[in-house]
Amino acid sequence: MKDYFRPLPQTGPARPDGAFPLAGGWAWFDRIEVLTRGRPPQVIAAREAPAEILDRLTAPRAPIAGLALDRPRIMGILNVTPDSFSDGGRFTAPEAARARARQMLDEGADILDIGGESTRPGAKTVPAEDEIARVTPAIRAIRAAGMRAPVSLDTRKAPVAEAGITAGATMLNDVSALGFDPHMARVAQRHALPICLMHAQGAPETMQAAPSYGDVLLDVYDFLEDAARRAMAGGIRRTHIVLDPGIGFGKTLAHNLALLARISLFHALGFALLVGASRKRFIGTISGVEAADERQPGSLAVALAARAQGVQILRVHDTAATAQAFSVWDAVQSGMWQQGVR
Ligand code: HH2
Repeated sequence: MKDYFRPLPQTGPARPDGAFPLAGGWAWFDRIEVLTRGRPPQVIAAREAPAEILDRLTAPRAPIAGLALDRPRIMGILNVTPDSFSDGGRFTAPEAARARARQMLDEGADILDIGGESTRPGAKTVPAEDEIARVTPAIRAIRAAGMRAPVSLDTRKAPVAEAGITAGATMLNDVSALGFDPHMARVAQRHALPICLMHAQGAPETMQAAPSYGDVLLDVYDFLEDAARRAMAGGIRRTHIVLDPGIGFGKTLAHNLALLARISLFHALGFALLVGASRKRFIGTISGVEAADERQPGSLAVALAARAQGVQILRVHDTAATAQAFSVWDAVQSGMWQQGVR
């Protein structure tokens, strides 16, 4: 039976001798929870884990799109769609997209994620030409205004990725983990760009109908392990792969919570991690808040919980609030504050 190794991350300054750094970042661990299907979890001393697992857990992650991952990074969401679940229709004009991009970067976003196809539950697939017509003017406007920050393009389609890269995108974000368009891997490989591979069960149109798993945490782990292996077999470099468990994509509230509670498990895969929970339905369900744009406090709670478990990239709508929460979290964790350092 396969064992899975979840580091128990700590971020406080009282770090014992012999503790291991988590992924070369801000968290450390000296204990590991061993998970096995059908058995109760067991906690062991980290040094007792197999050497290969310890190597994957501790190795510093390579920079992604030029961003060092030794501190948490904020990915600001920019949907240029008419129908995204929380910001649809607000940034479809290139000037509006450019202004929002500028604002998010000023507020502390490290990277932008531009999407031209809503993947909210029930959303219909958008033809590639329409998606290209939405995203490329926005990316061009951002580059023409002199913004040089990394721009990720949230698309499942190779022609959209090609057009977006020509316009100035420097990373890809595929919520189908290369499963929607057979040509997507080739685009990422040929341009040698980083790519986020996300887990989803089913397609957006039907994914929330009746999601089901044997063990959601371990099933998503196995899926991502396989997705990364396939991507590398297709010529994508190991250092270009970012993995994401896909909060809300074919998952019930219980599934989302099972993933978030033990999100540090995914570090054992040996890649940088991304989590996008911002304003999602489960936050509304827990808090009883229907309006997506009133789910900021709950979204901050998830972003802080994920970074406390060492997640490197947080995909959020509320960049100013997230940057403020991160600065204050750092200051109260370390007991120190230095102007200009986040
Ligand atoms: N979530 C959404 C879209 N893209 N990409 C990654 N890697 N991870 C996510 O969790 C993720 C994602 C859905 O959120 P949003 O973009 O706000 O809405 P919509 O799909 O309606 O445009």
